Amino acid sequence: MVTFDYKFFDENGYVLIKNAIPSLRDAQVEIEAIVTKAKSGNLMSGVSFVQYPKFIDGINISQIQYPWEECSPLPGIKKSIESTDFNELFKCYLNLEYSSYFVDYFRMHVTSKYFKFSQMWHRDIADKDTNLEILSDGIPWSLRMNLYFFDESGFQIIPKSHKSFYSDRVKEEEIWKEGRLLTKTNLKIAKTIHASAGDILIFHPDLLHRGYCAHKRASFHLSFVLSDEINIKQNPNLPKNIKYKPERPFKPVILKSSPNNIFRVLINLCRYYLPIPSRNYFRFLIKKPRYVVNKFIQRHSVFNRDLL
Ligand SMILES: O=C(O)CCC(=O)C(=O)O
Ligand SMILES: [Fe+2]
Repeated sequence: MVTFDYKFFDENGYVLIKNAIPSLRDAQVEIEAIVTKAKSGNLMSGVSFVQYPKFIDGINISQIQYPWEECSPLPGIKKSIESTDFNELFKCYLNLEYSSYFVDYFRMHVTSKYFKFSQMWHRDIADKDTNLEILSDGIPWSLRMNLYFFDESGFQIIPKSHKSFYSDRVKEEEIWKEGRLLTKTNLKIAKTIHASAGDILIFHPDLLHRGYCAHKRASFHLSFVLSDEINIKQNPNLPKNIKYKPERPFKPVILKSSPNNIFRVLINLCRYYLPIPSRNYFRFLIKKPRYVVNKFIQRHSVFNRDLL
């Protein structure tokens, strides 16, 4: 592998590595099968963030939290991931060498063909008062990674927003509430990740990001904990090159995040199809930070378009 300009990650907080995953075909078939199973209600770890009537497209699955626990064996996905040398990626693209690491989230992010997805801006850290995990010259103790088995433009980031000098964090205050940027609107400084099948995105956990997707998608999302003390009994169904210790082990119970309240479902459907402005629209009419694009509708909506 050629040595990449690893400074890009350090400066920008992310790197999109092209064609990093080989032999996608079998993996794609397995991923389609996992999503179909979740949409028909046959996976306990299929989470729906917003519920719509099921007759349209099955359950509106947003995440599948334990695909390995519920769907193994997945030989196609396993083989593809095993052909990826993570140590080499970390070395070439991040200039980082870890003596060991494990993965504590190994889930899937899913969007329906019929119901678009628009998340709030956030950092994967606890809240706005949390100290920056690393400064530009430190070594991250945690990394996020998306593995793309299909073409996808479902993810946005704010380059450089992991940096301490980006203490625009203070300026963000106007739209940051309870540790989250309480807005789903576009930001002028946002960058949409246009990934092709086989690409890998690595990003810093302190980078501002959100899922924003107006098309069908299903990608893997991993959280790497970079730590020495690891004693993990590996499940042989999992890729050999990834030690997996879920933050919360899978329990075969139906998750509470998928209530099935018919009134809520109807309200969601109306909100999805009606061109009624979101609350944030009015809020930003009064006071708009310069980096916000004040869109009329800032929520999951049929009017959302994929962004450039
Ligand atoms: O849906 C996505 O791709 C992003 C989800 C995300 O950022 C998260 O779960 O923390
Ligand atoms: Fe996130």
